[in-house]
Amino acid sequence: MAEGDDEGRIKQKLIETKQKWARDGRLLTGMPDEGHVQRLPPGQREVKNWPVLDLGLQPDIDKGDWRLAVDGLVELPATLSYEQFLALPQTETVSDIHCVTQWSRYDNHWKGVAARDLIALVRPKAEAQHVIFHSYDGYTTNVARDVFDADDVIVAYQWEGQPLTREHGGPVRIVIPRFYFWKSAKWVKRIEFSRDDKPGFWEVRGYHNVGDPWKEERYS
Ligand SMILES: Nc1nc2c(c(=O)[nH]1)N[C@H]1C(S)=C(S)[C@@H](COP(=O)(O)O)O[C@H]1N2
Ligand SMILES: [Mo]
Repeated sequence: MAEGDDEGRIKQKLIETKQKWARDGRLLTGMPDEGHVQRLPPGQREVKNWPVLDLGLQPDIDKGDWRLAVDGLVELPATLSYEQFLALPQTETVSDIHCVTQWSRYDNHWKGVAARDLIALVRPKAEAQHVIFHSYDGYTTNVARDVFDADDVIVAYQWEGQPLTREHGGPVRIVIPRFYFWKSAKWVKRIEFSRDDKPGFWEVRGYHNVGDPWKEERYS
């Protein structure tokens, strides 16, 4: 085989690798919008599986007994049965998961009710600048109102076309893709709109109050 052929093949490989990097946005640094170009936040690595993280307790909630309260500082507090929840407008999203324990999982397909549709239903008062999630396992977590009121936030009951499994927070969990995944409450039972911020389970145990993965806000 001629030397030139080998060289040609090596070059082709190099070009392909560089093309892939370009597609992935690799080697882009120092740009103000880096977070939107680069897909993997700092200090994260991609996984193909979906790890399970919880407090060692996975509540088993029958859909018939399940209720979701959306209340606090709102004009029209609601307590929804599963049937009523499914009767709300349905939304599908695709988003990445970024866990503070350094794994990220791309392209998760969710189905559920958009946070914005729940907000429209209960009409939070202007003073309600915080949202506190309460779960069936006793877990709580907090976000600013505008974090919940984003177009990619979904209250999900399906993942990849299947009912959300119990281990991943079924029947219904929150998904807030732009923040570390501990902000996405599994087994959600109450969404509370509040004037005051109320740091949740991990937030009072040293995790960052905001938790933006692009700013690597892991710990406080
Ligand atoms: N109710 C509840 N929600 C929770 C948790 C929990 O322990 N209880 N753990 C949080 C953490 S730390 C992470 S990383 C994700 C994990 O979700 P997963 O098990 O579906 O990957 O759920 C978050 N939501
Ligand atoms: Mo986590």
